[in-house]
Amino acid sequence: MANQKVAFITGITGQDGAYLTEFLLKKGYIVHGLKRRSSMFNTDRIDHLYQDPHVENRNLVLHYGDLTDSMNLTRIIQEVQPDEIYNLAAMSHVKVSFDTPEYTANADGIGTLRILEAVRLLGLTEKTRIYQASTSELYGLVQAVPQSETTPFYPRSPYAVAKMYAYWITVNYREAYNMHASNGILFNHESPVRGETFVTRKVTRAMSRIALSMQEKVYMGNLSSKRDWGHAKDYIKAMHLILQQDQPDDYVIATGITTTIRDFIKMAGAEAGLEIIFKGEDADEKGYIASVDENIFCEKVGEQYLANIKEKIASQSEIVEVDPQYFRPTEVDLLIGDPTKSKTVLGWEPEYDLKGLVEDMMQSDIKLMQKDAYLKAGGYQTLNYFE
Ligand code: NDP
Ligand code: GDR
Repeated sequence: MANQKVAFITGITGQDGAYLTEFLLKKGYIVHGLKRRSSMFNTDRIDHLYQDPHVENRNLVLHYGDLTDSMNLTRIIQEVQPDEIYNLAAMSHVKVSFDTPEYTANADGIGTLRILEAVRLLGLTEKTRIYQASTSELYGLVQAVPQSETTPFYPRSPYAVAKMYAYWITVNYREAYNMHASNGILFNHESPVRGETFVTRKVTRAMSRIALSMQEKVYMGNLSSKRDWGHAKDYIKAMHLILQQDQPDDYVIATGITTTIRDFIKMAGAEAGLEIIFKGEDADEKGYIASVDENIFCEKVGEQYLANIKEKIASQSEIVEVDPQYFRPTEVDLLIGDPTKSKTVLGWEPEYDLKGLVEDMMQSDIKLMQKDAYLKAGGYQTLNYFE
């Protein structure tokens, strides 16, 4: 089709990149993605969309590259001539950014500049619209709630500071060069393909494994912080809507509801029929399983594991424990977004609420862990090259 739109997605192998790619392909786009060279395959999340490179007229094309490599980015953008760029690539883990601050600044901050500058130097400012993956982490230390497009920023991590540079350089290129460059200030969004070290997925994996007796307990960081969680499937639609507007602008994407980590753990447990009670509100807080709803547990997890859980309940086993190694040097205590602008201007409406999100994640993780347990029971452990 001659009038097919062309999108270039950095971070295509990540959570949002995968959902966005699927969404844009369904809309008839040709999608080009930036993937990093890795010593093992890193395309799990988009393998179902893969097209054989020997087939002509592919709709999905992957390019090796990195946000830290200007020439590589410039060459790809020149080749692809995209109508829309979604800059989703980033070192996106807040805690890890304290360990890798310089790299995070380079990839997340200067990486954004490299893309904007490539578009400008290639004379694509009229043609190419740019979406920058900005974040609620910009709000950091609470100045006011709910946080909206006009709430002052106070970043609290090397990640957030790098993203603050990216936010403002996007605004600056829009104003200086009249570019269609916009920020989506997205609050936390999760899904069954969320990275395993972010808190929600860590919890849904752990609850599934504990229910299936594959794991005894889970060690967590700060249980009191509050997050405004939505579903990635809803949030990538907002990214697309932002680039369909006549005028570039910045938008908060959020649900407007905030929840503690502690309550998220309780909700995830409940999806497996487990009631989790916390013993205290302090740093060495421990959570134990208080009871089991046998109907839910058997339906979702499987009858054969029920006796094990009952034994744990009888001994009041602790299944959650706080380990300070997961604390951050500076924490973001409270995030709650005001999505009024995105709802009124973009007409964005999320389909999932937090309960729907937790259900989706738990269903998927229970299934994954059941598969693992089944393989283990059959003597097929995880593939080990050195055995
Ligand atoms: P992920 O961590 O799941 O994905 C990050 C992607 O960036 C991966 O494809 C990763 O590649 C790629 N990447 C990392 N470093 C580089 C680099 N130097 N060069 C090229 N690619 C790189 O993040 P999400 O999908 O959750 O988030 C997408 C974007 O949105 C990120 O920028 C994140 O900071 C931001 N954001 C996320 C929110 C959320 O709640 N999910 C909220 C607000 C903003 P690889 O697969 O090889 O690691
Ligand atoms: P966040 O997400 O830092 O908000 O950044 P994360 O899920 O890592 O942490 C959320 C909150 O949970 C607390 N927490 C733990 N976090 C992790 N990862 N592991 C734990 O064991 C744990 N225990 C408690 C954290 O301290 C924090 O308060 C995410 C990323 O996707 C960013 O890229 C994005 O910009 C923001 O969301 C919006």
